[in-house]
Amino acid sequence: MTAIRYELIKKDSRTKARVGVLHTPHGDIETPVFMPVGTQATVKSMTPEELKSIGAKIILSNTYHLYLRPGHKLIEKAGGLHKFMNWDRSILTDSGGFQVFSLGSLRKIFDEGVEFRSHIDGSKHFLTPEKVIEIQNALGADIIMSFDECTPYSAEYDYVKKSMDMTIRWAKRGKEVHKNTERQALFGIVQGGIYDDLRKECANTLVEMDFPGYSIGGLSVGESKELMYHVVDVTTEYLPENKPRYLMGVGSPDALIEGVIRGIDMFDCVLPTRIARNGTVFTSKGKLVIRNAQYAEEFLPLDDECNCYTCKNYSRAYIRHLFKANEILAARLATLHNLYFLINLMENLRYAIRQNRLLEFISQFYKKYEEG
Ligand code: PRF
Ligand code: ZN
Repeated sequence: MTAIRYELIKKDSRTKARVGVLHTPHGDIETPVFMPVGTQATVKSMTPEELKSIGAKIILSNTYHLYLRPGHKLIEKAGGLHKFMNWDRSILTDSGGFQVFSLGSLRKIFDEGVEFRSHIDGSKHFLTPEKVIEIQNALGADIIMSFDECTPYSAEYDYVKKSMDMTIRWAKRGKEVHKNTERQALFGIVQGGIYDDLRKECANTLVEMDFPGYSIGGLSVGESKELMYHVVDVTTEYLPENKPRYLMGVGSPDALIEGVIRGIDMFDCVLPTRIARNGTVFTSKGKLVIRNAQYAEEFLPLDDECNCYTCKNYSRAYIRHLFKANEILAARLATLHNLYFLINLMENLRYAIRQNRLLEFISQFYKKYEEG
């Protein structure tokens, strides 16, 4: 048996969208779902209780960061990541395939693995597809990722082809050493850049290897939105209907919507939490920079259509004051609101799919979101 089971509940009749339930060892998750990012075993500024209060069912954490600090052995000693961070719902860990490759000059790629220097203290490390599984086994997340190379947008066809072949070999090597399949589901990651034939080849090869779920990597790396949506469209064509599909590192409201109608079930992104800390919030009428002077005397909520704790209790004027005064509560209130906004959007999309009115919901959403 596998750790997770994807139950397809309903397919939309006019798009590739679908509603499902992901059954995991730490509970059931309705999909499509947005996963808040907790890179260092914390969703920045939020307690697990707060995350639960806004309906988060699964969060993401990072192998690369936790391996370097505090170390996966320490987390294993603590009883695993769930216990260490006091989060008893589901966790997904990314393999580090993206973080390591983002290091630029600090890393060197071999077929065996990747040599890199820590961004924290400059110490030298070597990660292999096997080691990355060993680390993720120690962390104990419900869903774990194969080691992959996220190719840059600028990469030429020949480079992307070679890199994709290596990502496939790495997926195979990781799968061979992953023994804890009853408690942890290992996903394969589809790479192949912006090349349709490579995406097709990578998806087909990984599907043949029979993973319990598939991620789409290598996107949101500087390409246009249209190109990203095209690659998602092409890739989902080759993924099986009975397994979850995860679009990595994508989380703006419009990209969530466009991913959902192309058959994506899972998303993650630092965007909502990161922009919240800089004072930018999503609202039903578009993004708003709360630091701006125009909000100084607005005694209204961030979004008058939002039911989150922040919007129920605090005004734009107050939150702007907190940001101007560099108060910690500013980041907390804005983060809570932005995460609620995306989690609520996903809930609305699932409801619309069930009600056969997805496209109507989406055009209503865009009309308000884009016209302010
Ligand atoms: N690979 C992995 N993690 C990722 C990505 C990827 O390609 C992306 C794509 N931008 C985000 N996170 N392992
Ligand atoms: Zn709100």
